[in-house]
Amino acid sequence: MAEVKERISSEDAIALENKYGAHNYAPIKVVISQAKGVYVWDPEGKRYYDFLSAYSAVNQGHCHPRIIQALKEQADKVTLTSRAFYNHRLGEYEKYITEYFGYDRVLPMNTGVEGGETAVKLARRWGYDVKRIKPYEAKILFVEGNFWGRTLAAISSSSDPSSYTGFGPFMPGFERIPYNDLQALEAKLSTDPNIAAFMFEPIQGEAGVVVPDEGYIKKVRELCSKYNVLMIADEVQTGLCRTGKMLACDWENVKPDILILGKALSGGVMPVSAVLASDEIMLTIKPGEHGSTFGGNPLACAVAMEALQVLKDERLDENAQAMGEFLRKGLRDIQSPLIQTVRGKGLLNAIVIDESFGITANQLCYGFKDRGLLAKPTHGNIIRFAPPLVINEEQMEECISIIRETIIKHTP
Ligand code: IF1
Repeated sequence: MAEVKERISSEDAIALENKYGAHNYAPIKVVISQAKGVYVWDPEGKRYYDFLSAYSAVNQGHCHPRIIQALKEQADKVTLTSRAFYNHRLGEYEKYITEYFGYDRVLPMNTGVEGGETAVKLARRWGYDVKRIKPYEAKILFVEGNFWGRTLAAISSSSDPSSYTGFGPFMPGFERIPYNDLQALEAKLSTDPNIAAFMFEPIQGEAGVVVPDEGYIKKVRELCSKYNVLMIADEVQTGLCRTGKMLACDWENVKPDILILGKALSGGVMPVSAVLASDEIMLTIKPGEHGSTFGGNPLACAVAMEALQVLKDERLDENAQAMGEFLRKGLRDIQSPLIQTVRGKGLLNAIVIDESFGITANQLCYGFKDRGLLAKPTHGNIIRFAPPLVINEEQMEECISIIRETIIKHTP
């Protein structure tokens, strides 16, 4: 794709955000004004590999032609009807996505965190109506290091002080146990009959790409079934081929009771999330008891169907798995004490930087940027590597070279 120079400079764009925007982010100092596939461009025409993929929302690659085409075609017809009326795409989409993932029903929302909120409401309602928990005594069990968004409910379950500090009072009825700890899970589930659901990420994203022990997900499934507790999998970040399978739960052939999807469900084109569940769970919520102005809008339905079909047609699960292995091998071959750990699954990866040599993860990210690759540190010394899943071997080879050169150059 030809580089397109924009009228606004990077410097001016950054200055405007600094002056007029809330300061709730501290971005890497790069402005993106165009994108295609695995690449993004700044207004001056410099090209970069995108190693964040908008936090795993552009798994299908930026501006995928088929998804953009679906967007344009639907945008010319009707974009929003509200759920006060039926629309001609929603039923078609509901059939498509439930068959795709093997669930009875779907509840469409917009952002990932709305999906999480919906799952928690469903679990509480199921807890009262089906499990017969006494009114308003239902609990939802979470894990340390969880991340499912920024709403008051989401931060009420958080163990990260930068998420919740100064935003209380918090939502009652939430409890936490350590992640990847089956004993702690069984200890809770076996002693507390008021637990309606256990909600977790099959690989923790925000926590720094924390991969649980093999067998964890399967055992979570067994324990939830044994104690009549709903298993809620937040696959907003891990789902849709990111980890090398359609869902991260597929690695252990596990079907959660409630599945939450978001991000790449639209290929990064617009906010689209979904909550999938059985009749028994989903039908506990009756007309008027939950919803959203935009949830299930025909534009989102058209985009999501195309985004899901692209994942299958382009076998992005297989490519993510192969390219992930290639990337981790390349990273492990880098001879530098700065790299403490390389971990991940598929194309959801992270390296942990040993900052005791005086080089920070942030400095390395600016080094990557100078050489044409964008990544962002999290929790100080962890750098996530999560390119779009359409990346090919030649491109990945170039990315590994960029990372290797930068790290070697900074190694004392
Ligand atoms: C931010 C990380 C990614 C998520 C899981 C639900 C949501 C998310 C597993 C909510 C959102 C984001 C949001 C973004 C940072 C981010 C993130 F750094 F925290 F870990 F993806 F890498 N469940 N993840 O990861 O989805 O409501 O945002 O659509 O700055 O908050 P949302």
